[in-house]
Amino acid sequence: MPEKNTYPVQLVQPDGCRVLDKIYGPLVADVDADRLRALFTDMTVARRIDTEATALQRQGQLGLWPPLLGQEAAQIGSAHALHADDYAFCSYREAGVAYCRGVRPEDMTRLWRGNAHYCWDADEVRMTNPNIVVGAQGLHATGYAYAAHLEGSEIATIAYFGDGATSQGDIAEALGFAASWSAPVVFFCQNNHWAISAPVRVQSATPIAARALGYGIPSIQVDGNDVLAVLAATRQALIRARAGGGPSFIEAITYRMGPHTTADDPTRYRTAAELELWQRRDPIDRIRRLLEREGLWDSDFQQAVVVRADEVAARLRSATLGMADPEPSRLFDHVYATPHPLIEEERRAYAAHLEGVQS
Ligand SMILES: Cc1ncc(C[n+]2csc(CCOP(=O)(O)OP(=O)(O)O)c2C)c(N)n1
Repeated sequence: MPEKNTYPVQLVQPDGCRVLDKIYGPLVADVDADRLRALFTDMTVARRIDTEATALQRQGQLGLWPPLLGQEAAQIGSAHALHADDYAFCSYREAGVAYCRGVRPEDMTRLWRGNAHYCWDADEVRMTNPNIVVGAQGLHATGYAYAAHLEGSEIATIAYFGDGATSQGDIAEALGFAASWSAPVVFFCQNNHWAISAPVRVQSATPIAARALGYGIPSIQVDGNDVLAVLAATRQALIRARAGGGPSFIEAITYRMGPHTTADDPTRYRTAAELELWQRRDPIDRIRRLLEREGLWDSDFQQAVVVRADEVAARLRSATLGMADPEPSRLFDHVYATPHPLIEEERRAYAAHLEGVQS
């Protein structure tokens, strides 16, 4: 087993060979055959959810979908590190995390179909709904974490965001506040190399992980296509947070293999050679090679994973197609927690408009 103590943290090479890392290896020493297979299964299901939702958008059944293709290890590895009572604050791309948190496939597309302002009940699964405002979830995660800290509850929060979001004021403010007030939050940046068409090299003059160090926040880079390395790094950060050690920052280096959203054409701004390079580092291929090397792969397991992924995709599809159209005035619900005169005025005006259209 090759030994490695340099960054980014890596526990499994692209060929499926394990790497000996005396710091991060012990953090996943309990990962047995069943857990390794569960990681593979969840990554495959996440990809299947993504493929199905992308197809539904292409068929005109969703307004938009932000694909996660290529980011399965970053999402599933980090989600497996969370405890049930931790709270995840996400961007728009974390369908894989949502699946691990227990979001039903039936609930995953509601917002993207324009059927409601939300997809799922956030408090039920302790994960927020898809958030389009880039970086805002960093503040939400920090505020929630700080409140938990004040109440003395031993939970942590995790904020998922992209490399582009690290240039947002919201993330800068969240880092500053979390560091000063020891908020138990893990900043989990999926550096997928692109913020729509802006490459990460123009986003930051330093490695993304170095940005957190300036705030006094412990920060590491991890191979984001290595599910075990991501699991280890996230566990370490969550343990620190829950124990009162304050925030941490993780830069998971990965790649968005698909478009930014279904409205994007990445061939306009990146080369086929770059994509091919990352396709060779496919995170699902890597854990499959590990399973094969360790004698944990057989056709029965493979078949069971396909059946599970197909079942989830079928549930997602039929629920999407079966969603009843909402009553139009619901558009104005939940804008504020309490009634607001301007919203009520807009609600009445819209109702009058619809009446005029219909008569
Ligand atoms: C506050 C704000 N500014 C700009 C946008 C437009 N926008 C949507 S996604 C995006 C890029 C985000 O890139 P990154 O943070 O790297 O995440 P990724 O999409 O790669 O997961 C931008 C600029 C937005 N939604 N919100």
